[in-house]
Amino acid sequence: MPKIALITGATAGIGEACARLFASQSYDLILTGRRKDRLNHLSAELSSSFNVQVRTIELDVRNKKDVESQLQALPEEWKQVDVLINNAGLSQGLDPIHEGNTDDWDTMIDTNVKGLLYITRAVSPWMVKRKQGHIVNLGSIAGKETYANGNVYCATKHAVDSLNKGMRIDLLPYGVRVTGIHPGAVETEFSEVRFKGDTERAKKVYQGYEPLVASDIADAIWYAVSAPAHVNINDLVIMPKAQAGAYYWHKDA
Ligand code: NDP
Ligand code: 8X3
Repeated sequence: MPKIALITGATAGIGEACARLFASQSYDLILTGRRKDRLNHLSAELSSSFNVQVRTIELDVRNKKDVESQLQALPEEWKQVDVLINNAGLSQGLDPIHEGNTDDWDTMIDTNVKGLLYITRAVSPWMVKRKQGHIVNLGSIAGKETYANGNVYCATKHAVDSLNKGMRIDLLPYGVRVTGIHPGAVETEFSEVRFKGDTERAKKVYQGYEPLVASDIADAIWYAVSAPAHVNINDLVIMPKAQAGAYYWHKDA
């Protein structure tokens, strides 16, 4: 029986790179995201290139009822999820706390924290029942350090870091592995989303050094998932060589 990975936010960046890597390793996939056209395109490409089965679910992780109903509606055989990658997430804005946009705060908290929880609440009982599975949570260097104007985004990723630990404790009796992945700067659509389509500002985030790319993070996730069954990789912090922390960079002059 092929293994199954459920990946949230598979329409771009790290989630899409994970979908490609797991398909190449013969996993069947459940891919979710809001952009249906991208899901359809990726699904067609991966199923034909790697001869795997791919199901897509057009899903906004903020919508609790939709998350519950769409995941519960999966056929039983697709509920045998071996790997859940809680990847869907975003940042909105980079403003000091006294000037922050409260709608942006809602979006980040609802997506990065509550969305991750809704998905986990739906999928983890399937793993508990089977006494096996692996949950991978996308945190960030922003969940290990707090940087200027990152306030609410950093808080959501600190919450993910804490939930990662909490999940590991609660799922311990059931043999479910839990891994936190904490990247530094990865060049994806992330900054374009953070700066709401301001591509010039987004591009500047990755200038003067070599940033990580999405496949670097997919490789790290695969390292954790493919570790021997008795091994749990708790936490990986992965940075570009030119970035030593949220504040320390070595950029070209
Ligand atoms: P991208 O913007 O390239 O991809 C984000 C993905 O999340 C998209 O597939 C998007 O799909 C999905 N998504 C966003 N909001 C929702 C939602 N409400 N419901 C469902 N899906 C959603 O960013 P990355 O690949 O870089 O980011 C992936 C994760 O990695 C995030 O959690 C991010 O915080 C984290 N991270 C990123 C870093 C970076 O530097 N890029 C560094 C550290 C962590 P769609 O829009 O189709 O719904
Ligand atoms: C994304 C990396 O440093 O922009 O989580 O917060 S950072």
